[in-house]
Amino acid sequence: MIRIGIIGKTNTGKTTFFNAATLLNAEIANYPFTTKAPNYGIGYARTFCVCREFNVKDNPRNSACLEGFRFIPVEIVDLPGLIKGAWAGKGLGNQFLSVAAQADALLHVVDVSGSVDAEGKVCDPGTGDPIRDVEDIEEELILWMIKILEGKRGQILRLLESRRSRLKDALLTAFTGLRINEFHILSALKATGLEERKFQEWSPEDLRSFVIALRRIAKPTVVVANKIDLPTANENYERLIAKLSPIPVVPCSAEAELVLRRAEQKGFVKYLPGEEDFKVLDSSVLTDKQKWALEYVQQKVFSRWMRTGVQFAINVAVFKLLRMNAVYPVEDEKSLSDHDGNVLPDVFLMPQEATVADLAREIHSDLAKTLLHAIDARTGLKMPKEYVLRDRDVIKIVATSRRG
Ligand SMILES: Nc1nc2c(ncn2[C@@H]2O[C@H](COP(=O)(O)OP(=O)(O)OP(=O)(O)O)[C@@H](O)[C@H]2O)c(=O)[nH]1
Ligand SMILES: [Mg+2]
Repeated sequence: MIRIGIIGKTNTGKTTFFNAATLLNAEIANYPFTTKAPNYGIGYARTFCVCREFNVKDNPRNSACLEGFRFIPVEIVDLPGLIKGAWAGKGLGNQFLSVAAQADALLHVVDVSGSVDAEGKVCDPGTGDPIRDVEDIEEELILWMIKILEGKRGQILRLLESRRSRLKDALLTAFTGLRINEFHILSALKATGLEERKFQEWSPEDLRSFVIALRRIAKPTVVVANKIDLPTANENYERLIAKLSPIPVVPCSAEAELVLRRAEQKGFVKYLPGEEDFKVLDSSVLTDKQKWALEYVQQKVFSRWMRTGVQFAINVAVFKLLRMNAVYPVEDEKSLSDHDGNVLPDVFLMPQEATVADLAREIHSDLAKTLLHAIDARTGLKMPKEYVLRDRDVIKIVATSRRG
């Protein structure tokens, strides 16, 4: 499953975002370092389901379909706030950074209202500097990755000298366990022009620029400009976009999303995560405080920004940065069902270049071994194992024997 890590300074709203996205109840508070160990939960990427196009009523098993939108599970990890010096181990920093680095993509939550000071304490709104906060955390990640690479220098050199490994493979060994693959390493080497340079001759600047490229490529990041509902947020938001471009910056009010999802659970409002509006169902059952909260969300978030940004940030990470395609395997291409008659039961997020064989492997290793070909449910055409999957493909996998 795709894993998304939430990083950022303390008190920026990481756990609020996490709770809203996963609707769990991890501890939220306005004092620094509330979260002391990582929280793991399941959130969802949202996409148009194929059910409407095929005009069928589906029975999803590994996902959910709500009003024609498929919600596909992704793992979300909420981390304790990072501090300066984390890369050197300060505040359990190493441990948290390594958990962050096990993600496929990162959401970097920043307090765009500037109501948190450099130490993470609540301060007068507008006095904190979100740009500096983003840069500080970035630098921690980079220094930590440089430290890892430096630590493996001897090992890499031995591998290269023995001619047992090529540069990309030797570099790969430095980052095992961090979801960094050959493609990431190659792309970073290419981006920095270091592919032809001997590792022995890399200067500290070369090493740093390689790590910066690798961090960008292997851990694509959405900056979540949180607390957008506060009055001091707007100006900082504009500055952030200008400064961080082309990194996507998503305006967000995690608090607003949490209010809405909780209200939805209680049946007070009709709201589908990611929608651009919500509806109060019966205001007569609401307390004054609840009414005020929903009114606040409407005024400060939806009227201005159209959405809370929580679902949008996850979607940008999954579909824009990781460029995932949603693919629906079925066992019968006519009824679009599995052997129990569940229509469009499953959907898998598959990377851009993934083939039918990759999908088979994702479903079951046995299926990959006995795979013959696939059938495209839309056209009825036979597809070879090497067929590169596309977004919204509905695919029957044909194998010699059925898995039991
Ligand atoms: N106005 C506003 N406040 C928010 C928003 N999101 C979070 N907060 C508040 O910010 C404070 C910190 O929220 P947390 O979610 O605990 O922050 P965190 O980043 O997890 O903090 P640590 O775990 O201590 O690193 C709380 O008082 C939240 O209610 C938001 O969108 N708008
Ligand atoms: Mg927290």
